Amino acid sequence: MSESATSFELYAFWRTAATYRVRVALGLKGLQAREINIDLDAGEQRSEAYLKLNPMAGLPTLIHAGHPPMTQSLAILEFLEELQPTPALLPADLHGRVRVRSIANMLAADTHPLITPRVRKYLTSTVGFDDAAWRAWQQHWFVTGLTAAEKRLASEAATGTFSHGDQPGMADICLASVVAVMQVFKIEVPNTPVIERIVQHCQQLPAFAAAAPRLQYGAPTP
Ligand SMILES: N[C@@H](CCC(=O)N[C@@H](CS)C(=O)NCC(=O)O)C(=O)O
Repeated sequence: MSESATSFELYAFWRTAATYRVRVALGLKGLQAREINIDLDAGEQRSEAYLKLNPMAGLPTLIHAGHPPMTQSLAILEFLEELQPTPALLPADLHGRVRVRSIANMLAADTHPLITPRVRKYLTSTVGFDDAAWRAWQQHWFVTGLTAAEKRLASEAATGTFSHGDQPGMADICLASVVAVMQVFKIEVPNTPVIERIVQHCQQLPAFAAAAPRLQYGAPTP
């Protein structure tokens, strides 16, 4: 195994969508990471030690061979793509790449961050949301993001077995990450048949299957 394949440390928690994205990308590229658990339920992301790695108090953080910590899942996916270009997470053509990055951002930048623990903490402790209001908030933003992604995937010619053609890539990783976290939080997935089909294809691939939240360290036993 090459040096690059053995020298990753991933700060992770079992159910996080952003960590899922990095786990899948590492898996697709045949790379492995030693995981360090940061318990979001215990607030460990706000510990002084972790804030030195990731001042946004978010997971994941990835450290490669002693280099400075890397944060932001999409930036990490781009890093892994450059480190090890095959199998590619982005298409070969410029216009294909912007399409995939755009769909990925709809989910990872415009949808998922709205339901993170820090947002929940603020809405419940400062704004006064109760559990029902929080669930309605989660449902609203997930449905908004997935419905918009479905419209694109159903209407754009570049959609194939996966979001872009017939190879899994960055957009699929982001789609599957959002669906995975909705399942964890038991949030009903809206009627989005193209997304459902794509995510089913993803889940048949070992890298996606191995990243399933329920299989990770710290996941509750059923
Ligand atoms: N945009 C960031 C999001 C990071 C993020 O918010 N991660 C969540 C878990 S999926 C987290 O650790 N949240 C901690 C908190 O909100 O307190 C990324 O894609 O890496």
